[in-house]
Amino acid sequence: MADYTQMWTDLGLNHDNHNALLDNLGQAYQSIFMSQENRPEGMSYFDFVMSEAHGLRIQELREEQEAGRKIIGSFCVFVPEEIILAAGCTAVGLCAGADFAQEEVEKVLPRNTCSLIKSFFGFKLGKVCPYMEVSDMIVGENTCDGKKKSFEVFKEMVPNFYQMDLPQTKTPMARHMLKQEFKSFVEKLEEMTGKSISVEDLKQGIATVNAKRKALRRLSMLRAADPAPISGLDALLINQIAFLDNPIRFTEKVNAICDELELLIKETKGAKKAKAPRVLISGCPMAIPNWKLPSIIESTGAVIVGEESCIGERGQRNLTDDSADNLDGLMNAIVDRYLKIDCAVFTPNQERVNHIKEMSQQYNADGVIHYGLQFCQPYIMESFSVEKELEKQNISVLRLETDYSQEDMGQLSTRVEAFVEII
Ligand code: BJ8
Repeated sequence: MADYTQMWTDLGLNHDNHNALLDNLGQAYQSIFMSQENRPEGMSYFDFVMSEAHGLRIQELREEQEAGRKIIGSFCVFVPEEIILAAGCTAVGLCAGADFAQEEVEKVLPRNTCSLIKSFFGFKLGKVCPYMEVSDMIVGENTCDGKKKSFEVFKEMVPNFYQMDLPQTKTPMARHMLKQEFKSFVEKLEEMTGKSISVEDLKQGIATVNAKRKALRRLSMLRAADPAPISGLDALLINQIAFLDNPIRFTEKVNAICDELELLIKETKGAKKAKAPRVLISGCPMAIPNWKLPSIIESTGAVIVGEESCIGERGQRNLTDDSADNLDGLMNAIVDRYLKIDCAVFTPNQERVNHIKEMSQQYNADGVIHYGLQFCQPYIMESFSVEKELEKQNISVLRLETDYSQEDMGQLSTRVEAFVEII
């Protein structure tokens, strides 16, 4: 990696903390990803992006800033990337998947807060996340209570914090509210950039994001093959990188690896053995570098064939209709698209269970592992009804609760191994 020390200093990162994080990340990446066999050649691009995630990519974002673009950081797939791109801005995901500065975090948040929330606080307090520091505006959303209330504290730490309210039902009133929120977001971006969003801008934003989602969908569908042409770890990594990389370049690279996977499928070559036990993961999002559970699952010889998750199919599967020829029509299409996201903060949320069943069939899963982060009420509460409904269809389910620590590795491995044996 080139020397980015000056850039990190300019961003206000804490060098000791940041070096410690990069060292840990590098080691984890080597042992989890680079030790895999039969990786598609196209993964070399994603390995490169990861190796430069705090270097070259941040440099690119700063160059975009110098050219006048604003960088918008967010924590949720409800923040519409179409609108951000239409405003001439760049979207980056800030969800964090590792514990950091926990002692500091627990001075401002209760201990029994989910790891994902504690993680982005830790990244901020430890000054280790260049994406957070490079962002011109950070958008927090009112989804679960944990995020909603923690943002009251978080916004004191970040300048240019913007709070987006979101509905928790899908009634006509909720739809109206979401549309008003998205309109306010448009106004905020227009105020920041000093430029109005035109119909053409919005159509272009939708086209770019739809192309990215189509490519990710194509990747998902290829995982239905047996043997699976790509490991679940690598597919998850690609989905994680979707939140960081330039969307146009990323789409090209995902389509390129899909071309390669199609050839591998024709030759019945797989990343894992044919007839390996096939697992679908469902539940909380797994942000970089949260690879703990997938690496445990795949180390048993099983293969993960899909993620019913926001960093996975829940976040990417629906496209935005771009047929309207006026701003209001396009905004309606965006609202309709986002209201299809079946996050557990919604009630009722039957769509999610239906989607899990559909994915199990589509990807020929032998069982579902429901992944809940400790203290995440929406997903853990929903895991009971998910289990009940899937078992009615004779789909085996293992409900797991974990966090970002390594302490429960042994216990998790034992439970996953036992589950993989019976499916
Ligand atoms: S649309 S899943 S990205 S809110 S794990 S912080 S829910 S206590 S992340 Fe999410 Fe948007 Fe929904 Fe998706 Fe709260 Fe649970 Fe923590 Fe969570």
